[in-house]
Formats: sequence, structure tokens, C-alpha cells
Amino acid sequence: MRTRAAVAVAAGKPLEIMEVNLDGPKAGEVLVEIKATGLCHTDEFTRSGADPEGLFPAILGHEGAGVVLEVGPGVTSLKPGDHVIPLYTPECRECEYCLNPKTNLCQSIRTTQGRGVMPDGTSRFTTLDGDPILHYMGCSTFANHTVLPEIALAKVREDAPFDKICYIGCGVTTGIGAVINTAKVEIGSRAIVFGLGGIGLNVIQGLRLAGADQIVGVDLNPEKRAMGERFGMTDFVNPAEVEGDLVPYLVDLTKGGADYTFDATGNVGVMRTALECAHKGWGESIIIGVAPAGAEISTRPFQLVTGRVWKGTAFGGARGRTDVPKIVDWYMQGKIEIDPMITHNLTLDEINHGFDLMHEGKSIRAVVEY
Ligand code: NAD
Ligand code: DAO
Ligand code: ZN
Ligand code: ZN
Repeated sequence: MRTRAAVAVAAGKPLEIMEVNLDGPKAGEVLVEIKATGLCHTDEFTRSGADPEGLFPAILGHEGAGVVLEVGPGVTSLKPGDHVIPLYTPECRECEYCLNPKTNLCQSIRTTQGRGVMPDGTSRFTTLDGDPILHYMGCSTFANHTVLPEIALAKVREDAPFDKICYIGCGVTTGIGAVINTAKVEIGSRAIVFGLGGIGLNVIQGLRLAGADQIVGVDLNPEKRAMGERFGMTDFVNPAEVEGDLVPYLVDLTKGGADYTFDATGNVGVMRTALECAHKGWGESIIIGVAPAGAEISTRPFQLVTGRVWKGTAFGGARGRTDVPKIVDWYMQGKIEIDPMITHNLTLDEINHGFDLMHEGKSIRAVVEY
């Protein structure tokens, strides 16, 4: 079939909107009509060439929601008409990683996904001239139709709006999951969140859900303050307005250091600050941000000797097929909010404008509806 897609043709170039060919699903695969897709910082990271795994040409996009159109041979868990959210972290429920409760990093299709192809080693997308186009993070939601492995789709309830739940495919689950699954924040905790973007705001609402007493938001952009407060932030700190070192300022503000800190910036200097303002003896710092290729983190080892813990999280530690339908339920039940974070609704033709808004710090989440 033919479909419309935003194709990343080369690092640093705008996405090109074009018709592409899409082959039908092979064994274990599913054809999905994408109804809505969110623009996540990580797509831009790849488009700009900062992502070491970025391959071109490729159809980016990893945050979406849609409807199953056709299932390939051997697919048992999905049928045409099912509503689904693509998963860049799949859940096969069989591999060594899926069977270990300590991780969500299913490895069953990791190698082929990283090469931009389906598990059989080939791509389903080609240009109208027949040249291959790669998949991205196993999802390629910047196409109106895409093919995914069955294990990379979460089946969700049919009354949930696509233009909102697409955000659960990355940002919402990553932020809330970092709090609940990775940090396992207790009621009454003090926390600091660095970076109040599409991820950090979801960390904040996760902290509110977990019953944190103090939620400090840190951002260089003063315009992020109102949104932070909207989702439960109790204190706002703009590092540009702090005289002297930021670490002692934040340690003082949290009465000795935070129980939990979260980096949602991808800046390695911020990651160090986040670790060092965690409470001596027990404070945990969770890295969510993805740093540029080759970047390294550092701190004095004594920071860890004296009880601080440095951790990271991918997709908020969530097991997609199991956890994503539950998060959709939380949204539909009003336990979590999504609507105010979707600041812009765009068409596929406007997708590059969506990335401009992200750069300018004007959007939290821009969503493209097909
Ligand atoms: P974003 O651009 O929407 O937000 C980043 C925020 O950080 C902005 O508000 C910006 O003003 C602020 N910021 C930048 N530098 C700062 C500094 N030095 N001090 C304080 N604030 C600063 O990005 P996002 O979509 O929220 O993504 C955040 C990070 O999370 C990115 O690195 C992204 O790649 C990563 N990410 C990780 C996962 C995962 O599974 N680990 C999933 C999705 C995104
Ligand atoms: O190596 O097993 C693995 C998984 C790597 C992918 C983890 C993705 C999380 C970080 C990227 C942010 C995605 C939006
Ligand atoms: Zn697995
Ligand atoms: Zn993302």
C-alpha cells in the first residue's frame, strides 16, 4: 500500500513529507493505521544527528496511537479493529530480560530494532522508486500507516482519545514510571526535578500521585513555572537566579537534600548536580535524560560512598503490554492528566514547525493527527 510519512533524509535536515510504499505484515507483525503521534525530544535528537544510533533515511516517531488494520501469520493477541499504542521497548514475555523482574529492557528484537529493520532483517518501507527506508525505534509513527512486531504493541481500551493517549507511548509513561517503577517514591518524600519539559512535567505529576510532600522544579526557562505548579510543583528554582552554587542552595531548600532527584534535561552537568543534591545516606538520583553521543558523567566517588545512589531509567521501567493499558485507564479515570500538556495540534505537513516550537521552548507536547 501507499501511505504518507515524514521522512528523515539526513542528519540536521528538515523532515520531508512524502508518499511511501509500505509492505503488508509478515509473520508475527501487525499493520497499524496511526491516528495520532507525539513529537518527543528523542525524535529531534535523532533528526539532528546527536543520536549515535540514528540511521537514515528513516521514518522517525515513537509516540503514537492507532488501530490494527491487518495481522500477519501467527499473530494471536491482536485482531483488526483493536486500538493500540506502539512500544519502542517491546515486551515478549519470554526472553531472559522479560523473565527478570528487575528490568523492562526486553532484548528479543533489540539488534534488528537498532538497525532500523523488522525482526526478519528487512524494512517494510520503500520510496516510490523502490529504495529502502528504515524504521525507527521499531515504531515509525510519523507515517499514517506502519508495521510493527506484535510484541511491540499494547492493546488499549477503545473509548480513549488517540490524540491524547499517543503521549502515553513515551512521555507520560517515562515520567510517571520513573517515579513509580524506578525510584519507587514513598509518601511524604522530598524530590527535585531538573527540566520541566514533556518528561519532567510527567515526573512531577507522578510525584503528586505518589504523595510526595515537596516537589522542587528546576528549569532555566521561567515560563515553565506555571505548568510545573499546575501539576503539583511546590517550589520553582531558576538556576540563573541563584547566587553561588546550586547544590548547597537545593540541599538547603530540601532540608538536607532530596530523597529523590530526577534529571529530565539530558545535560551531564545537570546530572551531576542532581546526584549531589540527593540526601546524604539515602538520596537516589534517577537519570532520564539522554545525553549527546560520547558525553560522560562524573562526580567524586565519595558522593556514592556516602550513600547517594545513581540510577537510570528507560521508558520509566514500564513493561509496555502490561503497564501501558493501565496508564490509559488512569487517564480515563482522571487519576492523571494529559490534556493541558498537549499544547499544539498539528497536521503532518506542519511537523517541522512542531520541532521549531520544541527548540524555542514554546511547546510541551505537539501532537500530529492524521
Ligand atoms: P524538553 O526539551 O521538552 O525539556 C527539557 C527541559 O529542560 C526544558 O524545559 C529546558 O528548559 C530544561 N533545561 C535545559 N537545560 C537545563 C539546565 N541546564 N538546567 C535546568 N533546566 C534545563 O525535553 P523532554 O521531552 O522533556 O525530554 C527530556 C530528556 O529526556 C531528553 O534528553 C530526552 O531525550 C529524554 N528522554 C528519555 C527517555 C527515557 O526513556 N529515558 C524517554 C523520553 C525522553
Ligand atoms: O538497549 O535494550 C536496550 C534498550 C535501549 C532503548 C532504551 C530507550 C530509552 C532511551 C531513549 C528515549 C526514548 C524516547
Ligand atoms: Zn522479552
Ligand atoms: Zn520519547
